[in-house]
Amino acid sequence: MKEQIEQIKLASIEEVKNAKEVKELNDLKVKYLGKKGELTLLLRGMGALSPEERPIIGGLVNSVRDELNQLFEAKEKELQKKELAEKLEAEKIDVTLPSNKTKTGSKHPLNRVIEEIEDLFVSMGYDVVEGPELETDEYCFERLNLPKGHPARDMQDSFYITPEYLLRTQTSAVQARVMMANEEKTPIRVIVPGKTYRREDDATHSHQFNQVEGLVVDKNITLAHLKGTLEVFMRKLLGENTELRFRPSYFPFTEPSYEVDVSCFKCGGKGCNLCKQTGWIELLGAGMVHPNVLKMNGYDPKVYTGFAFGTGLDRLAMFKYGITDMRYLYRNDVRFLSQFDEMDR
Ligand code: 2NM
Repeated sequence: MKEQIEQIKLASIEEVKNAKEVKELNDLKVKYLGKKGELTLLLRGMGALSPEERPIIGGLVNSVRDELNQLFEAKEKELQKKELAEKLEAEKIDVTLPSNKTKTGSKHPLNRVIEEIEDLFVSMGYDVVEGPELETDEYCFERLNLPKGHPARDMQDSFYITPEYLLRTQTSAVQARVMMANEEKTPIRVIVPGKTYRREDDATHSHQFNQVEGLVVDKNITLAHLKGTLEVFMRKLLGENTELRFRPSYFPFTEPSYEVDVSCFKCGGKGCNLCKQTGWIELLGAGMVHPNVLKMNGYDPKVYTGFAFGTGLDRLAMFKYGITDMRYLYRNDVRFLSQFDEMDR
């Protein structure tokens, strides 16, 4: 019996030593110390021993069991430690690795230009105002010094819905609304971005386009304020070296009126294919608000003066980003749009 015990002891120690994982160790525990384990069975068989042998064998089995228990405990700790180390190694994350690029949309070039303009004018104390795209004849024409039968109404063919309602041909209708809505007749500084509509459709004209117009009304506003404002505007958008040129023109809602050219930002004014060898690119219309417009919208032209300007955002976006065909702006081709991803990073 002693030999049997000794054999079990040696065999179990060897097996415990060689155990490679906690699960294997648990199986060994059952094999030797479990209810039907080899040592347990030995203890049960002690009934057959003589009373003298019993305490000796019993003591021996117990000491082997204690020894084995200690061994199991130590080995279990060792294996747990090893398994944890392996798990940590396997699940290691290098937080310094660059992350996977998430695919997101990108801001449309038109919105980029609009937001840049809005930021600039808000920084100068302007409000950004929007208004309806379906306008009344009253606000689109009458209140802008274009009475019925005025030849300038033919300057742009409009989309009439009824004799009274039409799609706005310019955002100036909103400025008339701003002047009318201001009951205290206090000074005004607004820009109005938005969609406008005209009955034309060819390679260089779309029936729908985007404009931004500005309006300032206050006491003692002069042409100098207009020139300074447009200079800041164009230099911020197109570069600090941009020069402006005012050419006399005609708009029914301003007097005097101007078409404003900027020095070609491609050639710097030397002449190239973009500016058709002139060195200049026409970008804006502007002028001092016509006294009739002030009067018709409740401002006394003897007290107040104002300036206004307008420009097409589509052309501006094309120049700024070197877009060669206006139709790209409205096609939403991902190959075109995704080129603007990089600008957000
Ligand atoms: C332009 C050119 C010149 C303009 C005029 C007004 C208002 F409401 F004051 F009469 N708003 N915008 C204006 C003047 C617009 O766009 C080419």
